[in-house]
Amino acid sequence: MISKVLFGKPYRTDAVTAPVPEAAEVARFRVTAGERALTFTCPLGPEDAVYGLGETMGPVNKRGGRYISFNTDTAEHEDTNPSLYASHNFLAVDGERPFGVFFDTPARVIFEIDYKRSGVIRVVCETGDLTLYQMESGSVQEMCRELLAAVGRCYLPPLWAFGYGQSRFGYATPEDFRRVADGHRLNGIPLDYICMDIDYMDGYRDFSFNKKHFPDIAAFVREMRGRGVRLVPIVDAGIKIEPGDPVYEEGIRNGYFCRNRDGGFFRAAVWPGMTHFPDFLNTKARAWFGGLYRFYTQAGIEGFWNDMNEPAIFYSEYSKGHGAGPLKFLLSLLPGKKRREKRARELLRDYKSFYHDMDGRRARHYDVHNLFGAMMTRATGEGLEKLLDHRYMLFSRSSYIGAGRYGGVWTGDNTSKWEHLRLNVRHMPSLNMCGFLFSGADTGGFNGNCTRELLLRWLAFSAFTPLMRNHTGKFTRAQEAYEFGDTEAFRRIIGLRYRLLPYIYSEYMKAALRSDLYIKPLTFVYPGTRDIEDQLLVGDSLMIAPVVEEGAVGRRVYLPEAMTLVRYDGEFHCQPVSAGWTEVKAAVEEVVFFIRRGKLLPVGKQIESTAEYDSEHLTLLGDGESYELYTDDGLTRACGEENIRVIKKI
Ligand code: MIG
Repeated sequence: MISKVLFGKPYRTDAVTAPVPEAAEVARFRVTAGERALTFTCPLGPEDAVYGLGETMGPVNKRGGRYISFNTDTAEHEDTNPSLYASHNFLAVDGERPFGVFFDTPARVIFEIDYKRSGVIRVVCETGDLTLYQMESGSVQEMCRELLAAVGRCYLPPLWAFGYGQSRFGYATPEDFRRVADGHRLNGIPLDYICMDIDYMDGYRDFSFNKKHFPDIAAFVREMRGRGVRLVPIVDAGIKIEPGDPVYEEGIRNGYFCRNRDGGFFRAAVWPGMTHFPDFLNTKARAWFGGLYRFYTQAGIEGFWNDMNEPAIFYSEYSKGHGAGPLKFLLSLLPGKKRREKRARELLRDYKSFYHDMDGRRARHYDVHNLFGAMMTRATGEGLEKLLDHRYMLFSRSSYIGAGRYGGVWTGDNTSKWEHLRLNVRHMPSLNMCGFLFSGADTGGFNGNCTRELLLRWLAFSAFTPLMRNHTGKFTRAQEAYEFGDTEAFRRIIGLRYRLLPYIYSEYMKAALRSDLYIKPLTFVYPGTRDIEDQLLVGDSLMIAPVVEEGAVGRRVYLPEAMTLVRYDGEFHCQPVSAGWTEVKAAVEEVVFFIRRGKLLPVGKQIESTAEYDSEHLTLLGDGESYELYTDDGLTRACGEENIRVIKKI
């Protein structure tokens, strides 16, 4: 059962699309009003666990932590950091009487969950305007499903988006892209797409290509398709201020940009220099921005990643007036708490100084901040729906609950270190709980230099995440799978992803169509496994136990019941294992995972691109009897239960 309670005059977030009845009162929380804020408090039982919050730091069970929903461009993915790029204000409490709650407000929200052993959940919503959704049902998984059903059908990517993608901040010329495509092809390493980072642009302008490098982008897209690779360009939130430029002029003429208090357009420096931010919270501006993607689709491009949409601001006119500028900005990136804190203060001042026109209702950016990236994703998604007659690929850095209907997310600028592989493992179930099924991290890490061992272990985990993209920064060592000497192990592990596609694609589509999770914690299915957060359930048949420690030759795995252990070393080797703790060997060059009792895993032949995907010639592993296989042409929008058929083991 889901119901809602309204406080004040909530801004429209469109997070929930299903009709939800109003409740007479808040069921679990005591509400106290401050001058502006509302505080919600609820006692926790000593044994209660708390799930949700999507993209945040900390463990999967959020108990004990403090988290702040305030979308932030930050490379500091450490437990001391309360805010990452997204705000996912949903909690599911697992206790004697489980319940769920979604604080639907685009303003800043502080979550203290048995913080400093207070024994309570304390949630401070900085403005009193919000809709509280409450769920009461038998289990935390049910609560998540209720949320996802209320949000509306999850984004459905095309099949090729489930392939392997390569990316790097710094690929600039056609030669760079050819080299990457050939590097994979010549080494037999599968690849479906290459991301284009901001260096493809002309002076970092959205909706432009560097003319010297890409005089005929449609021809280049065709050439790359000939090599079996799709191009996926990045689009940033800010539009360069440049009189004469048609995109800029159109935005100005129609008043589609965010405004200052005095009515002029807000100016902020990002990659292209001074920019205006499209008012994504305005329906007309959204439709305009979405339509601009025609620039790419008419060249044959059908996949995108949206960046800098927290929005990130290097400096603004205001902070520039106070001595900030390109040089000061670069200095602020150097280590140093003082500098960082100063920039953070200026950023708040920036966020408080511009306004949105939410279809007639004026909103100060700061009060609706957490919606900005989500509404950019929505603009793009709705635009691509019109521009294409089939499914598109889209993932965004910033997000809010509801954006999962239009695209996926990646988790931003992590670092090539083992702790961030572990963070990726913790993020995935939490993101799924909040409706972001198509998600993944920068495999191998964005900042810093990756080692062969870390990349192989990371790929072995990412092989199970819907978005499987190797991405790194501009000044790091080469991180492509063919850059670590012997390519055999890379070919094998990325190849495994493709052999698992019949399963990954089926499980994703079924979960999306049925408002379910694709990746979930063990405890959602097996009682008594709450403390085991480094093993996950992937779809209905698999349990994974990724190796996330440097130098490990295997790991301890807990089996809540007897399962089939699968060892992949180029071939699938199956063996039964009994319930309980067991020591499992897993060399860096192989992948070990488990098929649940009574379940099946369909696997395909070795292929090098989703173009070769064959859903007919499958092998069924495991001791189950039948499997629900989802099949379609990988592109059609007509996705439904009719595409699911039961296949049986003979
Ligand atoms: O200020 O486009 O998270 O993936 O490579 C950095 C350059 C801007 C941040 C993204 C990252 C991307 C980078 N971007």
